[in-house]
Amino acid sequence: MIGRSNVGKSSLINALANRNKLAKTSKTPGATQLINIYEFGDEDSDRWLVDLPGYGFAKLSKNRQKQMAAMINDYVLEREPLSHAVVLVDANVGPTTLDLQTIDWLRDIDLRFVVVGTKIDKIKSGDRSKKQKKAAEKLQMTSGDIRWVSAEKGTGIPELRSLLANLLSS
Ligand SMILES: Nc1nc2c(ncn2[C@@H]2O[C@H](COP(=O)(O)OP(=O)(O)OP(=O)(O)O)[C@@H](O)[C@H]2O)c(=O)[nH]1
Ligand SMILES: [Mg+2]
Repeated sequence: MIGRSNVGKSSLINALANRNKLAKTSKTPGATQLINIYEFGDEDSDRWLVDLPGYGFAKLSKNRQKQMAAMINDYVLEREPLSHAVVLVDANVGPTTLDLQTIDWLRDIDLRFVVVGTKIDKIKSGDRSKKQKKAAEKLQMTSGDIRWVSAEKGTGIPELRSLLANLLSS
């Protein structure tokens, strides 16, 4: 799970696991400052979801920000069994410059990725499809390429869970 701080990475892990407090979440960005690894599926399935710290959290010292960015980059670059990145983008805020940079970087290093649009419950249902289309355009994708979810309401979670199970078994 990769994405800017507060986008909902830890909440998504909890929703996928159907547990409230597995991964620590917080209203204040910077909740996750370590790489936390969760088993996905049955015990001994040998498939893992990795909750990375968020990038771009300006309230951390410059030094700490650099340290965390290096930790994320090193993990993604050096973790050989890593099969996919799940890139989280806040559906309500839309893709930020940092989100676009992350996706460009993943393309550069040739790591496969899935884009998840988070917090769709925050968008009024009447505005949803227009906002989704606009966000997708910014990412040079179509709205259908993006998995739209709400960790809070559970929208799109079963579908994403199946998709990840498929990706992790291929
Ligand atoms: N409305 C709404 N809020 C959400 C949703 N997912 C997460 N949030 C809220 O967004 C805030 C940040 O969520 P986290 O899951 O801690 O975000 P994170 O990406 O892990 O943040 P860092 O660990 O700081 O990188 C919390 O207050 C969550 O309750 C969602 O689907 N809907
Ligand atoms: Mg987190």
